[in-house]
Amino acid sequence: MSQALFENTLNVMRKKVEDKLEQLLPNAEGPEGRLFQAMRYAVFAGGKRFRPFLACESAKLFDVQPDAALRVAAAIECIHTYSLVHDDLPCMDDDDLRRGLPTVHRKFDEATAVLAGDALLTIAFEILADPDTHQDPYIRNELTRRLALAVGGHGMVGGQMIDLLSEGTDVEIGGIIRMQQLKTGALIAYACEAGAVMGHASTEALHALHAYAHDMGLAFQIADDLLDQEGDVETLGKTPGKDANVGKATFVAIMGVEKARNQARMLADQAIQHLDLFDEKADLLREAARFVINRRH
Ligand code: GRG
Repeated sequence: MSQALFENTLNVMRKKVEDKLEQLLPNAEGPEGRLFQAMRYAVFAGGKRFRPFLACESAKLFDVQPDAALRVAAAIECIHTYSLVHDDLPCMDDDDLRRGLPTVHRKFDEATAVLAGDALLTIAFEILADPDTHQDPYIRNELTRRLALAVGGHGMVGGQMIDLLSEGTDVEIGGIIRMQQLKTGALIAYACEAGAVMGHASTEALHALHAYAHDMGLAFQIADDLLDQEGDVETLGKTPGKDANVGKATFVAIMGVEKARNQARMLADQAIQHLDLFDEKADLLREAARFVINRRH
């Protein structure tokens, strides 16, 4: 499959996820309307919806009902968007541009951006706990528990803490890998595993998807570091070069561009091999691993 064809497929899924988000996010009405307006601004500013794509494609492997998978996909995108909104705040990365638009604290104000992030985080759990997501309370609990683990102190938020502390310090490659696995990898892994949880997958299948997500998540982050170094503001929709400017520990800073590119390729190939136990139903996940290292934004 060509890159262009894959991007078309990603766009079709993007539209379905956005329709679901449209249904699930509160309308910008009432006394707290400004909060909902900011949440919607952040969510509908754009974005590849790559994590929702992974969730829906993984769910297809186990014949999960598409609407249920879309609800989980929407919850994941709410979490991802919250992380971007908070990451852009002046107390963190202090960014003015995200997804090609002014960041939420620039468009609204800082307090509204904090609250919009908080409410996006919370609504994700509301969606997962809703019986419409799965009729089996055990599965709903497992989806919720695993998401909490993936994005809390031992996952994404912990990774962000380590990242902030690492600015201007010398970090070894092992430290960067661990930090990225928590900060970026844990939510990507959740996206790949949630469908397996919903579809009562075997332990073997769950492990295969975990291994796929592990390697693909690292490849995704290395590609992100390369784009941060080489991309331009128009294509990226955010300010490039910020990581290097604040002395952040990145794969590119440690390995150099060429080695980082080769490492990303090797990880993408390895990710694809982990899918060997699945038939052609996993072809789009295989393409996704190629997409992460070839993407332009
Ligand atoms: C909890 C504040 C807080 C932060 C958590 C995930 C994260 C840490 C911060 C987000 C900032 C960032 C640059 C993270 C690296 C992961 C990454 C590459 C994010 C961008 O994801 P894409 O490329 O973005 O999927 P779109 O806009 O396409 O959704």
